[in-house]
Amino acid sequence: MSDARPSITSTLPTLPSAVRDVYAQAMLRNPHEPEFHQALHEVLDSIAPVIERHPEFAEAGILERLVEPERQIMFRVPWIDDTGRLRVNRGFRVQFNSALGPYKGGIRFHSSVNLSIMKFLGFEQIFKNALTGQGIGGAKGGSDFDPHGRSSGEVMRFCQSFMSELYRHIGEHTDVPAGDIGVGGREIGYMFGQYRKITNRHESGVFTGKGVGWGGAQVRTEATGYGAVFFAEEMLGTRGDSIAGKRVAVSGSGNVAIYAIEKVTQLGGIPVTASDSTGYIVDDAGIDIELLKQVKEQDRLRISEYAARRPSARFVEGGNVWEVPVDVAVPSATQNELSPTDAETLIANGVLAVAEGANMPCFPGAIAAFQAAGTLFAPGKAANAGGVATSALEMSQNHSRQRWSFDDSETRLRDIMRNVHTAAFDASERYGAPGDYVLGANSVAFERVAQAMLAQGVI
Ligand code: NDP
Ligand code: 2IT
Repeated sequence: MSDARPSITSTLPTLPSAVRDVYAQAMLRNPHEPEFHQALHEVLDSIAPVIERHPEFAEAGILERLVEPERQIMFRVPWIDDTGRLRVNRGFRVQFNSALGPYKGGIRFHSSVNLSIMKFLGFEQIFKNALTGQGIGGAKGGSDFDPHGRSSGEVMRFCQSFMSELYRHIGEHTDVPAGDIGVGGREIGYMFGQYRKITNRHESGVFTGKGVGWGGAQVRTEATGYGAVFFAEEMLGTRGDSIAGKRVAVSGSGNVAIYAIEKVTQLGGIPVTASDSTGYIVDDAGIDIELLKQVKEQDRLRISEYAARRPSARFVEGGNVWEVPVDVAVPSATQNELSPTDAETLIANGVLAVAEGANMPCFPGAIAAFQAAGTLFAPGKAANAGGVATSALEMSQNHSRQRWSFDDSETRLRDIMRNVHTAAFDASERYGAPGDYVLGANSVAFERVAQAMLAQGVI
C-alpha cells in the first residue's frame, strides 16, 4: 500500500469505444467511488472484443444494466459497547446481479468499508460467481464496524443488531451471505443465531461458512487459500512447472492467507512470509503453519507474535512484504496492497507467478507490469473463486441434507479450480491473447452473465 492510488480518470481515453460511454456514464452517476471505478474499468477494459462479437448484447443494453446494482441497502446499526456507551455503525448490502442465481457474496467488517468498496466487491462477485459455473448471482455486504480490540460480547451485540435489519433482505433463494475481512466463523455464528431467532426458521441455506457441526461444509474454511494455490499450480503447469520447491510470499494472515500458506507447504513449496496492518514476518525456514494458526486463530494476536515465538523468523515493523525475493506471490490481505513499484521489485527478483488471493490487491499498473514482463498473473475473480465455489457446495449440501467428507470436498474444489483455469485460459485463446487471464476470466464470465440477462428480458 505504498503508492498513491492511480488516477483512473486519466486512463479513460484508453478504453475501447464500445464501452467508453457506459464507463463515463457510470463515473458520473457514482461520483467519489474510486474502488468501484477501478473495478468497472478493469472489467470493461477487457470485454470490448466480446461486445464486438455479440452485437445483441449492446442492442439489449446489457452493459448499461450490468453496471447498475439491482438493489442497494444501507442501514443504521446501533449497539452498546462494554462500557455502556451507545455506538452507531453503517450497514450495507449491495445486491448487484441475480441473473445466474440467488445473490451470493461475503460480508466485510472493517473500518474502511463504504459504498464504493461494497460496490467494487459486489461487481467483482458477479463475474467470479459466474466463473464457478454454479448458478449464483453477485452481492456484497458489510459495515464500517472494526472488530479489532472488541470483546466477543461486543462483537456478538454488533452482529445481532446488524442482522436485525439484514434478515429481511436475505434468504436461501434470495441472497446468501458468507464471510470476508473481519467476518469468520464466530461472526457468522452470531449472525445466523440472530436470523434463526427472528425468523423462527433453522434455514441452513441462508448463510455459508457455518460451523461444520451445524450445517457448515467441510473445506469452506480452507477453500479460498487452497483454491488460490491450486490456481497458481495450474498456471505454472502451462509452463511445465509447479509450486514444489518454490519460495512463496503470502500477504495477510487471515483466513485466505493462512490456508494459502498451508496448501503451499502441502504441495512442497516454501511459504516464507505473512503480514498484517502492522508489518510482515519473514521465515526462511518456511512458515510453521500450526504456530501461525495458534497465534492468529486461537490467540487472535498480531503477526509480530509469530516471530516472537519462532527463532527462524523476524518481524519487519511497517515493512513492505513484496521486498522479499520469491518465485510466487499470493497477495491475500486487501485491495490495492501491491503497487506498480512493488511489481517491479518482484519482477526484478525473478517472480514467476502472481495469484490474487484477495479481491483487487494489485493496482492496475502492477497488473500491467506483470503482464509486460511475462509473469503469470491470475486476477482475484479467478484465483480466489474457490471460496465462493465451496460456499455453493455448502448450499447444495444444505438443500439436499447431505454431508460430504473433507477429501471428497477438497477433490471437488480441486476440480472446480481446474475448470475455472481452463475456462479463463480457453477464453484468452478465443479472444486472441493466450495466457492473459484477466481478459480470459472477464470475457467468459461476462458472456455467461450477458447470455442469462438477454434470455430473461428487460428487468
Ligand atoms: P481476514 O479478516 O481473515 O484477514 C485479513 C488480513 O488482511 C488480516 O491479516 C488483516 O490484517 C489484513 N488486512 C486487511 N485489511 C488491511 C489493510 N487495510 N491494510 C493492511 N492489512 C490489512 O480476511 P480474509 O482472509 O477473509 O480476506 C482477505 C482478502 O481475501 C480480502 O480481499 C477478501 O475480500 C478476499 N477474499 C476472501 C474470501 C473468503 O472466503 N474469506 C473469499 C475470496 C476473497 P489486520 O488484522 O491487521 O487488519
Ligand atoms: O470475496 C468472496 O468471494 C468472499 N468473500 C466469499 C463469498 C462467499 O459467498 O462465500
